[in-house]
Amino acid sequence: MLLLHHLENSRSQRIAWALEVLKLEYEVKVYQRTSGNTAPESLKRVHPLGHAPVLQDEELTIAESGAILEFLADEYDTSNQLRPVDKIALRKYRYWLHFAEGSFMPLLVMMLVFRKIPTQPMPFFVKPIAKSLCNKVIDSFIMPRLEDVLALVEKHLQANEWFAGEARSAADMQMSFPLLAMRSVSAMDQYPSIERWLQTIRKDSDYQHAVERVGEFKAF
Ligand SMILES: N[C@@H](CCC(=O)N[C@@H](CS)C(=O)NCC(=O)O)C(=O)O
Repeated sequence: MLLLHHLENSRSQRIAWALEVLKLEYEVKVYQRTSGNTAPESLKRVHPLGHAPVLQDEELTIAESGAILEFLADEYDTSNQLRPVDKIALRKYRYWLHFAEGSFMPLLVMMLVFRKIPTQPMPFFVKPIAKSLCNKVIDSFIMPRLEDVLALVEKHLQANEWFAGEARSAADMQMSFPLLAMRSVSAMDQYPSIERWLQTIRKDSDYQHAVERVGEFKAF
């Protein structure tokens, strides 16, 4: 039996979506976040980094959402629903599968950290300085890069219904988390194709079943 180690409100929903697409039976072990919003220590007993998602398949323990999706494609995707075979679609799939964690998520995590710093306990006279410095980093470094990322995604989704082209693939699963996270912190009116794609995935019955199992991503 497959076991998905799921941290509440996290990237693990990508894997639940893929497991639903493949109609596999799986169990979910849910971990609550700590008061500091981190994963609990108990997740380190599953994988040394203590991050989610982690998938266990009998004696195998697999971490990294992209690697887990590729593992599912290798082992269980008999009808190529996660990974396309067409050469052009495969190229697009690979690019977006890596883009999500390689180019998009680091900026989002950076934004989360710099937004959080001024809310931490500190002497009252330091707070305005911390706030001003953090806003400067967000406005001058993080946001312009995130805008480039969103413009690139928007352009791609203008020309492609799904990330790999004509059909849903694990690239959509991988990109769903940063786009839902982005949507939770900022209006996306200027990105109508991203909005269209977000509406499409919410109507996807496998996505809906995954949400029933692990909950929908709420907000950063
Ligand atoms: N690149 C990894 C990132 C894993 C990761 O950072 N997961 C977050 C959940 S969204 C986590 O476990 N955070 C808790 C923590 O850092 O303590 C992946 O795609 O699986």
